[in-house]
Amino acid sequence: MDILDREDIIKEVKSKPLYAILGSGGMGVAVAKELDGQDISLIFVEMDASKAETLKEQGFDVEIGDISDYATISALDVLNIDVAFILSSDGEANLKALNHLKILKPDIYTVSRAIDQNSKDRLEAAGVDSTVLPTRAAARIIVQAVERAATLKKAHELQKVIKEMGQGKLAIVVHNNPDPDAISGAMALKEIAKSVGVESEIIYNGLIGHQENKAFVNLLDIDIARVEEYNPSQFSKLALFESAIPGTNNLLPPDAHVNIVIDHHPVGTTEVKADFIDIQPEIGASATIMTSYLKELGIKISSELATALLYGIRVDTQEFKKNATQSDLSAAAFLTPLVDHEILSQIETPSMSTETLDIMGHAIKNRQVTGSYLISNVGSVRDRDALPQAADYLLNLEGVTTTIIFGLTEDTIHLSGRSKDVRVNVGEVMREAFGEAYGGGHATSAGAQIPLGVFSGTKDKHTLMKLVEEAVVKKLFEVIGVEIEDKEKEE
Ligand SMILES: [Mn+2]
Repeated sequence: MDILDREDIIKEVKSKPLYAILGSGGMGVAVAKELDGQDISLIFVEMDASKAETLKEQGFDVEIGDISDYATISALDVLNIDVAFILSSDGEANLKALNHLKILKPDIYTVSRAIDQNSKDRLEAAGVDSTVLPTRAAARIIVQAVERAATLKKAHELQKVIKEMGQGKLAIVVHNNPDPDAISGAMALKEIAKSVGVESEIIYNGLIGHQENKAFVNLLDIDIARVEEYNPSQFSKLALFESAIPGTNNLLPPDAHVNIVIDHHPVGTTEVKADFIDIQPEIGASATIMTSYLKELGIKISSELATALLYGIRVDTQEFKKNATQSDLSAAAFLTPLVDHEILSQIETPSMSTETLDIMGHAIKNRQVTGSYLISNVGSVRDRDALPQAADYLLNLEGVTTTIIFGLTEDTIHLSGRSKDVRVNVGEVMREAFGEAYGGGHATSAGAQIPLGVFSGTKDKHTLMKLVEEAVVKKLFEVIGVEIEDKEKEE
């Protein structure tokens, strides 16, 4: 044995990692319990004979000795120890044990209990890998517990408001052109309503535009109704989700009485009125707020709901690159094991139909670019969802900051606009050009649907398209302050 290199023997016999807990005490036992179930070997070093006996009775390997004695440490198979937890309540003894260990195995991984800041500093100077100040750790856990208790209290309040609104269904109205964050969060609210025996429906106005968002709704089989199917008299309760003011970017009239408002957008100085309000502008996604509610209420989350919520958080935080807080990351970590990853990847890479591809082709071919504004008329379409995709895609063109794509279905002219120019509000352009009844949307993304009946008297569809094009172009340049005359001179 003497002639063999000891390291080689260790490599041969060693099967699982060996952890040592030096100076067991209450904390040592607690750490051992935390490690229970992991595939490791564990050895205790305990000075107190009766404590050692108790540990042995519990089935642990125990060496009896004082951890501040070099003899105790050197009697251990130190070279074989991967991690040493030095946890006695005696700071000096911990420091000595650390020094002994380092002499015997300089690269041993050590975690030590510190008694105070001075003891922490000295342990660190002696090369400890990690220290724990129990009072500080306990304080952190207490603060976390308080935060969780506050979320649970809020979640109970929400349940109470839903339950107390009397008989009937809850209408969950999401903002116009709802995105995955709004839809998934509304689904979570639906589950919370269900947990107190209240039925609900999710209602939206506008478009569910992107191919990804369409895939999201289809693949997860999401039940969401359009405004046309909304009959307010069927509902006795009203929740506004991801939107805070009735009539502002949602289908409600401005005087609607809302019971519940949940949002993560700042509302400025506007007064929000509701029985229950949870607006957290610092959070990256509404789906995060709802995930904490579900988690604290202990409501079972289906894989569809988990997938929807995680997708909502990822889209809103742009894959955690934008506005992602610790809460968003925790919610994502909580949801990940519940997610259907196959569906998630299908949502993220939806297949493009041949018609969409054709429309993209027409949009590219027929584009008219004036300065940084691109307008394209793609003619007849069956799948109007291809229009926002084309509008998005052409926004990538060099020098282009605003795109407007037109298409014609059987009886309606559809427009889709996108802008990354801060001076242009395409939602306003659409509203001003066609009125609230036909046009709407956000500053960066908007659309309009004009029934051909509006242009009655003109039979030829191409003439109609030309008229619409002129109206939009005129309005667009009016809004952005470009003289059309100048533009025409240039052409
Ligand atoms: Mn959002």
